[in-house]
Amino acid sequence: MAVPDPTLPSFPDDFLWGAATSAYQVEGAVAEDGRGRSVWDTFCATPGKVARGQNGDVACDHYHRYPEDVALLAELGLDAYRFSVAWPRVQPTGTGPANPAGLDFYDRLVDALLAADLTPVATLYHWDTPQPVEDAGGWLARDTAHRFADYAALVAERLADRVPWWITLNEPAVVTMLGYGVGEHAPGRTLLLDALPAAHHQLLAHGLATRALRSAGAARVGVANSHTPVWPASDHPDDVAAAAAYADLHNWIYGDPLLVGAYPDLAWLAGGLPDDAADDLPLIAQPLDFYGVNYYCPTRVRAADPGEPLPFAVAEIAERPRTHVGWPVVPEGLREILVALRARYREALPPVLVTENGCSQDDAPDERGVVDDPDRIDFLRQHLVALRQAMDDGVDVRGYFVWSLLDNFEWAEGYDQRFGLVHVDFDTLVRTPKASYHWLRAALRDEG
Ligand code: GBH
Repeated sequence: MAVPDPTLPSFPDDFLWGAATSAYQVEGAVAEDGRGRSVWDTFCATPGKVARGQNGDVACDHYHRYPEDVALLAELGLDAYRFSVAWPRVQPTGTGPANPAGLDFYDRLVDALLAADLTPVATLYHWDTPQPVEDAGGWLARDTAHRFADYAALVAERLADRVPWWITLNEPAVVTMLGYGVGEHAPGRTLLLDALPAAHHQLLAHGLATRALRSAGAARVGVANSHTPVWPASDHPDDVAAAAAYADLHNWIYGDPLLVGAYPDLAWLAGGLPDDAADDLPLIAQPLDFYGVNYYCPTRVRAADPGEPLPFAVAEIAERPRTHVGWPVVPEGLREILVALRARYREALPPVLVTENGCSQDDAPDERGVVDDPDRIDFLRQHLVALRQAMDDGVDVRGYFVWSLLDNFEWAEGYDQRFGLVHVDFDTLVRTPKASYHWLRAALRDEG
């Protein structure tokens, strides 16, 4: 059994320790209680899009097994659970009155969390746009932002009395780039840089939803952005310029409007954002109670070769160990991006929550039924050391959420990429806490 880890730094008493999941990745039950279809149902049913043709129809069956999962969270000794609400459960066609049976699920989940002394952190959008909303243009259509605000109001009216932390959007950068830019995620559009209106409309959706959440009495409102340090592949000015363009596209076209009410100067990009985008900036830049940062790894970027579709290309970070999905393990990148955010935004950066960090490994139970995942323990330990260093550097970080509580449906990768602290057998749905779960539990007890 795990023992307290003397190599871990200590954190403030009120630091919020949590684990995260998202609706489509864990819930299953896609046809129950009136849930409508989402872009991910459609994408998964499109041949060639998801590894092995897998989908979230059953996933972890969290929709039915949430009491067991809440017990696992409580036993782990965490303070908080970050989950997402599925828009197509609440509004099966993306508009109109709430589907009460859909909201009931989140009501039960929230009550179970509170009964176990766990703080609910609700994300309103983790990529599962109702299919009819997509058919009307999805994030390319300005109207989607208004549809989203209506949905946000319905959820908040039901849950804001018990959910203290609200996240509007998860990783709009990934939705824009992978969903609308290169088509690796739903809805599978390949618009390259013409995808940028999807960025602006998500930001507008955030602004409108923030207003709706606050009028429904939500206590704390924030957003969860994917952030990555961007490393030029060389000192050559072309590589440096390519890296700056990539950083704009991944980091700053989200962070800047949200936190300082301006878009970065996209001099490298002709056209791009909607013409009247500037008019929306005051709404987008409403003060936030916290800023969520999802960190996995840095990105090395080089100038594109002739004939490549974008002005930059991603180069390998080959000198580092990699996780099962192939991403380099760079713990100090977490410190680097947090310090960069603080340097860029200064007093305009609200308190930060690390809303996702974790790694995929090829975990399986051995003949004794034990899931030994030493690489995940090392990964988490090293990232917590880097996080503590960022705090010592002056970044006001208030919490840390492991991605993920459970092995789950890893989008286009299907079920082969296991990010969980808890192993899930996707045939039997049996949950088995991994060694990393036992390690974290002991560490949290030691912290008190
Ligand atoms: C998050 O996205 C999601 O919020 C979550 O749903 C998901 O399950 C989890 O992370 C794990 O994937 O190929 O080396 O250039 C992660 C966003 C964007 C982070 C792509 C890593 C590529 C690294 N990811 N990025 S690399």
